[in-house]
Amino acid sequence: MPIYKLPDLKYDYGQLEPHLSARILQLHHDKHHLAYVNGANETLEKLADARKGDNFAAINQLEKSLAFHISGHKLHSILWTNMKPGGGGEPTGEIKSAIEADFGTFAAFQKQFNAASAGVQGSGWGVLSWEPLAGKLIINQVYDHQSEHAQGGVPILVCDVWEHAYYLQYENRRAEWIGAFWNVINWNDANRRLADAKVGKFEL
Ligand code: MN3
Repeated sequence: MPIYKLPDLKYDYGQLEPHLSARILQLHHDKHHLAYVNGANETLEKLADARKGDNFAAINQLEKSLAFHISGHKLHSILWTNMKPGGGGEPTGEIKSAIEADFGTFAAFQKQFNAASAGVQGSGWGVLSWEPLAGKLIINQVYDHQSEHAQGGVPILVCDVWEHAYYLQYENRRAEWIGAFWNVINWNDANRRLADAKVGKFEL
């Protein structure tokens, strides 16, 4: 039995339009995300084979693949629930107070998140994370799916800035995609993730 599974979207492909096109969402979920799920499961099998055969010649490649695919699966699963039709607006509840406590104002947070996401060189993510050691929210600029992530941090709100996330609709205008992302954010989901993270619970 595969360990990792592709979660269903909780809305139809076209329901995030005009902010995110149905075609992008369909390809992104059905093809790109599926590839990370399959890659994670296959890499675990290859590692089991390596142990069985006592052959670790490919260990560096396999360990990189494991981190890449598991992280890709988690970040995409979070992204789908971080968005909803008719979302956006300003945060409410616990996430609002936490953002204001740790970034000063929502506007300051939004500027930092936009800058971090837009500034990723190549493929990656802007990620708002719960940093459990400090008990604070921080923003990470994650490269690929796994690099430059502060260990132990729990993603709360994530924006995919790989070209596959926006290019069919926004072409090279990444900042426009990030701007559109604010219109579909599901702040209830961010609140749920923050509450879970504070008690050490992690669910997709
Ligand atoms: Mn992606």
